[in-house]
Amino acid sequence: MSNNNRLRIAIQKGGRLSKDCQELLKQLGVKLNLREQRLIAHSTNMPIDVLRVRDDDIPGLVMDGVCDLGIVGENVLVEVQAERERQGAAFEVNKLSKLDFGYCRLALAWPQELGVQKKSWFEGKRIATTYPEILGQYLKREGINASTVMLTGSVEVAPRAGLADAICDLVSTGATLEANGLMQGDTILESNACLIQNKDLTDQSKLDLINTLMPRLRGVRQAKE
Ligand code: PRT
Ligand code: ZN
Repeated sequence: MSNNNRLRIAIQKGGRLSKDCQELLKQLGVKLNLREQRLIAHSTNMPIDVLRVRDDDIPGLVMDGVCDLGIVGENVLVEVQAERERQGAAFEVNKLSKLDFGYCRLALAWPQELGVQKKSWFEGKRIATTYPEILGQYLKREGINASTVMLTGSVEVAPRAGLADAICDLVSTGATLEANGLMQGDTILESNACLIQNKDLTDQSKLDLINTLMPRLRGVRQAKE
């Protein structure tokens, strides 16, 4: 790990949020030397190191103080928070800002040929998802007894493959559901990328740097409105 006095920001290495994260850092004036295979990119003009990791690891890195800041989808943040809270691990973060990218919703879906269904249809059914904690909380809230099947990918093929009756997955355009003959039901969570901070950060030089970046972030967001 590099010098401890440098602000450490975790972003997604490769995936849907990567480009927007890099663009945002650029708009904030953070110059980076991004070489494709490197885990850490050092800023050339500010005391900042950017760690490029899988999005699933970002909340934990910030919660455990390995990184000071992180950019992650609220879907991943909420899921990891629920999992860690249940396990008795640190799960709180300071949410500094919602960001204007990564929008999607976590929604229920089932085979189109079954037509419109009420919530009670889910009773006793099996639902495939990558978000068992968020789904479990929803089912509890709604008083539905259904089981969850954890899948980290290809969730949308689970009903056709006979692995589940329904799914709970991220949707943005709806094209994936449509292509797999699935009908969209209730939205369980709406999500955007967000900027999070370790809640125990006390290093004054890092806090000062964050305080210079935040008005710039507000400026970038206002310019987009
Ligand atoms: O490798 P790593 O673990 O870092 O990446 P990943 O594969 O887990 O995540 P990635 O890159 O797919 O997504 C990163 C984040 O982008 C998610 O956690 C969300 O916060 C956000 N995001 C926004 C989305 C989508 N939109 C999205 N559409 N994440 C996934 N999808 C998938 C969805 O799972 C489904 O397969 O896209 C498909 C649906 O898209 P539509 O447009 O067909 O509806
Ligand atoms: Zn992931």
